Amino acid sequence: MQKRVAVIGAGPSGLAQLRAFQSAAAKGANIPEIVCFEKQENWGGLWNYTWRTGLDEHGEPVHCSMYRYLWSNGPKEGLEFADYSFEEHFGKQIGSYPPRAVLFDYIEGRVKKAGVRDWIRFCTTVRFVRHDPATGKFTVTVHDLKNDTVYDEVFDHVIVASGHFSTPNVPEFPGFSTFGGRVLHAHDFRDAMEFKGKDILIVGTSYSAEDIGSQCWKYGANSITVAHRTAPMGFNWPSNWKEVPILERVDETTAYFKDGTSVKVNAIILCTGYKHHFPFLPDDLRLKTRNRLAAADLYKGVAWVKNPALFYLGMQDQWFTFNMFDAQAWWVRDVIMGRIAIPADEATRAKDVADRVAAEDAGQDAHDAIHYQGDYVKELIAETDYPSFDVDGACEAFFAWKEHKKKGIMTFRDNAYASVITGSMAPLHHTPWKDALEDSMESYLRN
Ligand code: FAD
Ligand code: NA7
Repeated sequence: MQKRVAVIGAGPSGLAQLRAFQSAAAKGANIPEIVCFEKQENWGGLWNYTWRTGLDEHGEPVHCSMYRYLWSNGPKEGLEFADYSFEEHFGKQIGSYPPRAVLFDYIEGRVKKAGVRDWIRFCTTVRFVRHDPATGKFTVTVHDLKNDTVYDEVFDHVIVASGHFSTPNVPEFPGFSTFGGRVLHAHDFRDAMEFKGKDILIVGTSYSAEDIGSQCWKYGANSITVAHRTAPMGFNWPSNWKEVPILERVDETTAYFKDGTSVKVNAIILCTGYKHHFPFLPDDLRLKTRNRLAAADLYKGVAWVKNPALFYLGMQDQWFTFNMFDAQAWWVRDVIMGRIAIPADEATRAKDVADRVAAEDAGQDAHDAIHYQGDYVKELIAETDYPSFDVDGACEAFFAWKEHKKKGIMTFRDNAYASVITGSMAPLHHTPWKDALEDSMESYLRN
């Protein structure tokens, strides 16, 4: 009997899984039957942009957390697929910080070439997964949104690739219900033009805070104030940008901070992160973890310690993205195909997780964290036939990126790096990021 494998989600992680199996089939291997369930109408995950917020046309929570003018927040040289370079896709080398639409096109290019679209059931939400210890099988309950029918199918393995930057973490501060302007989470931020001429308060100090603030600045916000809970970001900000301690309360017009200062604002954007949220999983299968590099309860970062027939992809906090998802997907494929063995006893699997947590905790700074995740990628690809690539070179691109951010937070995207896959240098983009208001794919590729 051919094994059946369910993949939940057709974002970069789920697509990596499809490509991993297809590449084995292309080399003559007998692969399991793969069924990928994707609740959206198209693939690409977070990169599949929509103007919608809240609920979608079927009443499902909108998955997209990306915004209209998003450009890659790290160098593309850190995420390039080892089996499908940017040059192969675009027919030439391109700039190092592509806008969203360019990266979507790249993600899509590889899976179009692989011919795996037929493996995906679009507009199909996974509602529940049950494991039967007697048979060892999983029953997956899904909702076909277009036909409005619910049905069950049985699988030998389930791979959860549903992402973890979609369900917002939304704290409340006193006075929010009487504040006179808009309060929104980063998940619902779409078009920076909405905040042109406005005074904005941002809560949070991580990627979303930095990038959404920068977008608002680029598209003409009057001022940006960023409130921190732990520490300020400390970049050399433009003159109309300031960092303040944590927000204590707001009234109809004004935000008040812990140091006694206050500022009048028109809108408050909560850039307070996301939750790992799996409403379709029962307690015995559901991952509960903080957003960290060594995610809880996952052997080798992917196999569910308590039941290693279940896998999770991309659940770590991310320096590496697409190439790390590939490393995970190839490794999971090889476990399912019997090429790699997982330790039979749970204690050994749990020790692997504890060791990973300790190794992450021993790191001192971002530099160590980048090496830590790079070493993880190396560890996985060494065990499969994923094309090996210069992971240390990708780490170097991240270190250079960090330095460029320190030098100029509004100019770091004006730099270029060498591909670790083809060795060729990216061209400098024709327009500085801050002046490139028009960021369509056509415009970006004119280099
Ligand atoms: P996702 O992209 O989230 O895809 C998950 C998929 O699962 C979605 O298609 C969703 O519809 C589907 N799904 C969810 N639940 C169900 C269900 N119950 N049933 C069926 N389908 C379901 N990374 C970078 O490398 N560079 C960047 O510049 C960058 N910028 C980012 C900016 C923002 C604002 C955010 C939020 C993230 C950014 N990332 C960036 C990181 C991002 O996490 C990864 O690039 C990537 O999208 C993760 O892929 P994924 O497949 O794991 O998850
Ligand atoms: P992150 O990286 O998880 O960061 C969340 C931020 O929100 C972080 O600065 C937190 O502060 C802050 N936070 C969380 N809860 C609160 C409360 N209650 N009050 C104040 N501040 C809070 O999420 P991002 O959205 O920035 O990034 C996620 C991904 O999107 C990332 O991979 C990018 O590629 C894009 P802390 O430092 O913990 O005090």
